[in-house]
Amino acid sequence: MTAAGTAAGAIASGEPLADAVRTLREAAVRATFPIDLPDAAAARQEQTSLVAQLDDYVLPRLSALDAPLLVVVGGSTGSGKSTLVNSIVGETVTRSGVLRPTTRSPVLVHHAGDRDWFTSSVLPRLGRLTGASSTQGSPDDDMSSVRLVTSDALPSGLALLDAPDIDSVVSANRDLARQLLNAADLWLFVTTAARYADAVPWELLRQAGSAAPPSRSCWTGCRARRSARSASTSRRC
Ligand SMILES: Nc1nc2c(ncn2[C@@H]2O[C@H](COP(=O)(O)OP(=O)(O)OP(=O)(O)O)[C@@H](O)[C@H]2O)c(=O)[nH]1
Ligand SMILES: [Mg+2]
Repeated sequence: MTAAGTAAGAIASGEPLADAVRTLREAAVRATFPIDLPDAAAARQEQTSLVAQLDDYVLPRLSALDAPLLVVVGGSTGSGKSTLVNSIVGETVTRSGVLRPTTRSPVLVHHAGDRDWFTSSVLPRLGRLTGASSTQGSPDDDMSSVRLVTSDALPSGLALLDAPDIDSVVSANRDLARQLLNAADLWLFVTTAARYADAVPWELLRQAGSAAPPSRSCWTGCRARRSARSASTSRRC
């Protein structure tokens, strides 16, 4: 793509780089695939994914390199993502439950001092809700918004996001989860002993390994029964 050449040639300092990335983004948005060739659908998907990643991760990072880091908790439905987030924070900030899937709307927990950043600068296509999910037992269905919750349990500069699952029957959940994972500085990937070998999580981890920026890491944790020894692995993406 010609814009890529322009971008590569313009890397000199913070501002020219951001301008070059914006130029690249505009070129990606303008690209059309009018002929229905066998790989046109894949190209359109790639286009959507590229634009989303530039909007959700690259451009916000370029505008503020010392911005708060975002840890996205992702993985299979029922693996314990929401339970883990509540445990880390020490209070119920996101609903966990027996319905599969339970989490439909992402919940982002951050220190009060980082409110401005998370209110306006990341995930620009998602709206904002505030306060912990309070209704127990029913799924939260607003997938067009991210719920912001402040917590003193997290230090300033580090936020946790409880994402929808990557593998339930709800395809919108899977798409949103991928978008959120692409906006992360760190993936906290949760699985269970029963789902550890499932194809979908591994495919996502392989994609992360080949496509993630070198600064992004992925940590995989496996929820185990209380009586069993817990297992975890970490992997650099
Ligand atoms: N019996 C029982 N099990 C629960 C309850 N809440 C959560 N669980 C179980 O705890 C495990 C973890 O649940 P969650 O933390 O909601 O899992 P999750 O990964 O956030 O799931 P999704 O939001 O669907 O992606 C699952 O096996 C749930 O079925 C509860 O009130 N009663
Ligand atoms: Mg959940």
